[in-house]
Amino acid sequence: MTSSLLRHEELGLSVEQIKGVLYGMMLARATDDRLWQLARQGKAHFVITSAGHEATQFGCALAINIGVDYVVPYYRDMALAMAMGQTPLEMLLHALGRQGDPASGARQMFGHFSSRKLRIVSGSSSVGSHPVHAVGLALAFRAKGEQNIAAMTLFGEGATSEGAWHEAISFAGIHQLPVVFVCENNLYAISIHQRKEVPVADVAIKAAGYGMPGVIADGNDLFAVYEAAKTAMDRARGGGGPTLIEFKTYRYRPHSNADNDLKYRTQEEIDEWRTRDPITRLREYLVDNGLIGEADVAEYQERARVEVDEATQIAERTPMPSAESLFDHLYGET
Ligand SMILES: Cc1ncc(C[n+]2csc(CCOP(=O)(O)OP(=O)(O)O)c2C)c(N)n1
Ligand SMILES: [Mg+2]
Repeated sequence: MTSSLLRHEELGLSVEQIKGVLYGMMLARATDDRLWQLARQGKAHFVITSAGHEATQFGCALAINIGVDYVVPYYRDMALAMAMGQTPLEMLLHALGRQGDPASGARQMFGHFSSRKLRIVSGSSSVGSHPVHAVGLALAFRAKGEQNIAAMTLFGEGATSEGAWHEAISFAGIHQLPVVFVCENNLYAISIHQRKEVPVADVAIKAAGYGMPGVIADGNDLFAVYEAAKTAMDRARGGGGPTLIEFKTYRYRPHSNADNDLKYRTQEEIDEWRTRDPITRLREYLVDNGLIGEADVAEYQERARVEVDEATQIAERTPMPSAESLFDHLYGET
């Protein structure tokens, strides 16, 4: 039976919500663009891109009960942190190492997104180790008898070959904990193609070995992501146990500003994935269904540019932490 409902209606999302997501994705991309300019100017010493992963990250954010569920992301998840409520200014303070950086008070390299209020837990730089923290949180929910709460952790496909990742997901499967494992499969672990970092074609099939369902979805399709993430988070919150979801996506920029991606992948491959840009797809969905006009899209683009320009000016004027604050937040005497 075919449904006459539009895709967002089937999923219970409002037009306002998905228009907000389109703007948010455009703002995240504009922030990403700015980070790379600042790196080229020598102002940001290290940046990591989320460009290309926006549908995966915004779709997951829609499935999170923000401020209740805990999220343990990785360095690729700037768009996720923004989808959950962090701003371009917060990202720029983080990237430029300025006072007020919410991630680490300007102590950590870029990519350690963190917010006590939003329940975003700072990730570890050691690839594949932070899912252990998410599983620990899920175990704590169980031990404390907390209901209707889940943890989500996100990582790349390369991380799924790390020992700590295996220990985390294995423990979650044994104890059927309320945690959702999200793999953002972008085909590469820096310069290493998936063929040489993962022994199977689909990360999701690993789930069978850990006693949980494995789900594959198009990571460049906001609605496919939301559907898979919502189902898994609802299941976890309702006591149904963990899920491993694999979103197939692609990063458009090099791994970091310290990487030359054309040494290990072709421009043709990048261009081919660009035809499936997650932002273009959502924009076309809204325009084609008469939910938004091209003029609105142009206005969003301009608003995002202004917001990022203003944030850049403020961030550049903000001082670095004082020398006296060097020992703040450390153990021991102050
Ligand atoms: C244990 C460990 N090994 C290697 C590195 C260096 N490193 C940082 S990111 C990365 C690639 C990880 O790839 P993937 O998990 O696919 O995530 P992606 O960056 O593609 O999103 C590597 C090898 C590290 N930080 N930690
Ligand atoms: Mg990868």
